Amino acid sequence: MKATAKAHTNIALIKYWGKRNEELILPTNSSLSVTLDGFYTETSVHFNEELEEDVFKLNDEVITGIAFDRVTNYIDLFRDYTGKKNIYAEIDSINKVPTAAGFASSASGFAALAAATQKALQLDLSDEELSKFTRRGSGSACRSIYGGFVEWEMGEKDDGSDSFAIPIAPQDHWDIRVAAVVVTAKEKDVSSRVGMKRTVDTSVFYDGWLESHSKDLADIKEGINKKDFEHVGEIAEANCLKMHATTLGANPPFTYWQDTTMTVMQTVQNLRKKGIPAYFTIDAGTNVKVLYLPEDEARVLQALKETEGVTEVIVSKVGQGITYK
Ligand code: 2P0
Repeated sequence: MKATAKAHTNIALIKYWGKRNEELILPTNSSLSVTLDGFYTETSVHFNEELEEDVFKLNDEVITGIAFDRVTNYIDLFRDYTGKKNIYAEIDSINKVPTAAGFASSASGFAALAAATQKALQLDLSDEELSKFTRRGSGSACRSIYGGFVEWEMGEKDDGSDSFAIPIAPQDHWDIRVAAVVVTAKEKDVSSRVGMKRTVDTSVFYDGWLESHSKDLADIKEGINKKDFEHVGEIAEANCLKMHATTLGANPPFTYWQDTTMTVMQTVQNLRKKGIPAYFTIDAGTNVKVLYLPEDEARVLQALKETEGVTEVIVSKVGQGITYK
């Protein structure tokens, strides 16, 4: 009863920003992401009848406390599902998502954990079922089941049975690049989970976010299908700005941006003024992700690296979905 799975992280072009059910992790809107080849988590799960509780190792270090609780509570979902209540596992995770790059390692982390767990238990889940299980660990993780371009359909049902990710276009559909721009930053003080909830509960701009969402999603899918980079970039950038605007309308208001975040945004806008199609998106953090085409790589990277406050630029191509060893 042992299996190993690898999952890549993803970056949302149309953001998930709000839950309608906290426990089941059901979103208030659908979202769309690109899976990235540069960043992944590889996890082995070994169910062993001699264990009396789960053991979780991350990068060869035994993890306790809240991070352990989140993993063991997550595996309880599988124990409940199979009725095997008293079987525990050793979980070994290697995380190749640099924390400094500002990608949520929870996306690749829970996707790899869900995949390895179901395989170790020989559940033979469909991708749809696996995506639903993965969603329960972390919302954005349900998109990391697939490579390429992926939509998480929010669904409407209260039990979450219609809320899962579907593939929009495969990894080899379109060779675009994503640069993760690492900036010098202070520790963030509002986690994405807390920020999301505060925004849903209090932001005076939240209705506007929800109203414009389905058009953004429909338009970007058309753009991806036609490989219209400028159209896709414009929608992604505007969608990101709308998400961040909701945080300013929350009570108490907050923002994830710091000064260098905005400097990098200006670098990207200046690239466009010079005729280079580059677009930014930002998650619940200070770092900026920049979308561009392979032929513009040298000029984009040079401009980003020359931007004051930028410490590192990490490039990723479009990545693949879950794989098993
Ligand atoms: C996204 N983010 O679509 C959005 C954009 C951050 C900004 O998904 O509470 O770690 O575990 O479901 O998935 C980050 O939130 O939140 C996120 P939970 P998650 O990628």
